[in-house]
Amino acid sequence: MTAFNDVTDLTLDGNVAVITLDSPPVNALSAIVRDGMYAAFGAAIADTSVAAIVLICAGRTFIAGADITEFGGASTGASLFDVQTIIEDSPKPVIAAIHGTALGGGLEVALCAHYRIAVPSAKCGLPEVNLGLLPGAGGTQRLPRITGPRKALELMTAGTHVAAAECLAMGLIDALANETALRADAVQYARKVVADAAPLHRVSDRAVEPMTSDDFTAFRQANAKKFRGFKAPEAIIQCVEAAVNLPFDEGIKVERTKFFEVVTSPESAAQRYVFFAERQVWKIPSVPATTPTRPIDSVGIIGSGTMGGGIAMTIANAGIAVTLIDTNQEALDRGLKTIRTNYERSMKNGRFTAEQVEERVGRIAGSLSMEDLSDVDLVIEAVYERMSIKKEIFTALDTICKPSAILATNTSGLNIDEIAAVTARPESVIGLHFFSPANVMRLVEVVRADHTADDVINTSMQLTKRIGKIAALVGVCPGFVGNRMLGQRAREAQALIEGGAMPWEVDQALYEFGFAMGPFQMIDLAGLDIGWVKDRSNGATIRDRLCELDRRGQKTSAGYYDYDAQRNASPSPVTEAIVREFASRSGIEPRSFTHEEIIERLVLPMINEGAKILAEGKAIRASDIDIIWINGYNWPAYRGGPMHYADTLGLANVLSRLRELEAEFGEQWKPAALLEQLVADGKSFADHRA
Ligand code: 3H9
Repeated sequence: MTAFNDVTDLTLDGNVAVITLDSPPVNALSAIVRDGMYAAFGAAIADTSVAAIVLICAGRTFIAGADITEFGGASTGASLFDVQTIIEDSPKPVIAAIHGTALGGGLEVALCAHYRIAVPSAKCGLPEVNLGLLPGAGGTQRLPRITGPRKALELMTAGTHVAAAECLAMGLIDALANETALRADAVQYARKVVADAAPLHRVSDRAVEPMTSDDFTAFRQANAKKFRGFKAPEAIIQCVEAAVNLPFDEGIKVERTKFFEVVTSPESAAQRYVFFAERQVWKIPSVPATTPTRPIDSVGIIGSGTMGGGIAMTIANAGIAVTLIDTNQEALDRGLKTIRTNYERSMKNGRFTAEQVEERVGRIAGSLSMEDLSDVDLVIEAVYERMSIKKEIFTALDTICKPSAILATNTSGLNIDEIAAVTARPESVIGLHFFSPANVMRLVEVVRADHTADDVINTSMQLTKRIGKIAALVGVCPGFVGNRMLGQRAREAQALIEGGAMPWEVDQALYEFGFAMGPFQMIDLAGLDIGWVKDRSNGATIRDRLCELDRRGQKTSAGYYDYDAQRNASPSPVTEAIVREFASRSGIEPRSFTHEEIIERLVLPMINEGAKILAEGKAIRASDIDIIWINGYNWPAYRGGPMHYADTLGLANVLSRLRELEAEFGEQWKPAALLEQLVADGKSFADHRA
């Protein structure tokens, strides 16, 4: 065996050289890996006893891509292009042997090999788009030469991980290996290539199927909504256009230019930040991963409404048995029927087969008796937000459930300590705050109460991962993290319209910022009358006035907006007149508001509240807050979340604007002490550690 450095070695298996990379955790293409590969391929090519070369990885995966941590730094060592060239130009056949995932730069290296073999469990993909990047090591030019440009566009703009069998069908790999014998099968494959004197296939030499400019336009149009605001998808499309229209070497030049554009963009910086934030969020300094967990094989859910039903589906999807409780048969039947309808809709969309639907529905048993929860491992209470009812339920659960059961509430903001206090086991009580619709939204705020035990926290975090969601651990405070910050935004949105801004101006500004909808569109959807009491309404707010006119949102075809029969919204002259009246009463001259002004008024108070949340220890780190906003409230990933956004604005700028707004509008704008401190120390939210 020859070791070229700490992560690369070469062994001879007869006349086949096997180059092994071993750079945990995911064999990313860091400088040392590139250097090792370059040296090892050079040696194998020079060694006259070698007839073929196998590239394989140790550990859990084949190369999972470029080393993301190296972007933005000075480049050292052999370049990725040097490595790819030495492989593709090798006079001896090179076989890439793939297990785990061959992703991004990893697949792009494999595409320079002359043959690819993979175990059945392997997956291949060019997921750079998720990092705001494009496949920048020839992927945009080579993939269309294998799959055709249309399929390549789909795969690269979605960042799909493709299973080995499908890779084989589309020609991305040449053979499947035995799951447990990749090395031996790859060596045998190499020997056969030599014995057959099989050609040295170079993907770059292949022709690309044609695709017309009309087809490209149609692809752009079909995906316009999905791509909105992101830079990378359009850059990928332009690279594929180059692949179709230009020779390979020219296409590569286009790819390099476009890669440089995206890798230096703030959008990609934000998306790479999110990649690491998504991995950080699971790490709880006071609850290490080694903390024990309680087994969860059965879950009881109380409340079969929208929330309870959505949670039941999510849990059943993960193969866990659910007992769904409601107080009357009619409500329960309705809840179970909605679950079935939702599953059948997914079946029509091709997400599940009929068999999978039956399997899932079969895992959810309805019951009218909480006594049926005596043996479940976890109960999630999802009834409406009234403390007295929650206390009643938890008092009952405390006597019904087995001692090891975890008792969770899905409250979106009530005091969980108060709920836990009615039980004799507050250490087993926790908040699992799902977001609506729970079977779709990825976020769960895991809410740690004063006495919640570490094993209960760890079990809840692991369960969240198991059901395919992302969890952020937060502390008890009104609204927890997400809704507490949303409250600040909602307050300022109201203040803006009371100051003469039109609701549609506010919504449009947020839409252009990257949200799917603005606060007034949201209220129209949910209903203006949530929390509005007719008898007590005295026209004190714009909302009161609209409700008094029976403008209660989409359901009455009128709210802040007017709606036609198809529920298309248009600005309402009635709302406009009320907004103007409120403004003139306060002596405010009519004027239009810039989008920048609106965004500042809505986002700065969220950032300020986020700083208070951090200082109070209600979130572990700023990036956890960003995860909450991206996954629970559709904050655009390419802006990295409110706290990252604040860092990009510069905290000193945020602070000085808050001070100015405080002088203009008063106390509610007072900058958080943590913000003052970070600015004084020259630090950012990303630097902050509790
Ligand atoms: C690219 O290739 C650009 C090229 O086209 C052009 C270049 C010129 N770099 O996810 P996990 C870390 S862009 C550095 O928890 P899993 C990760 O942070 C890249 N670090 O494991 C974590 O660290 P920690 C295109 C990386 O088993 C640890 O590895 N490739 C990288 O659930 C374990 O990760 C991609 O976008 C990396 N590339 O999933 C693939 N990848 O333990 C990105 C991971 O300290 N990676 N780490 O928290 C993934 O999708 C998943 O990590 C993978 C494993 C599926 C591989």
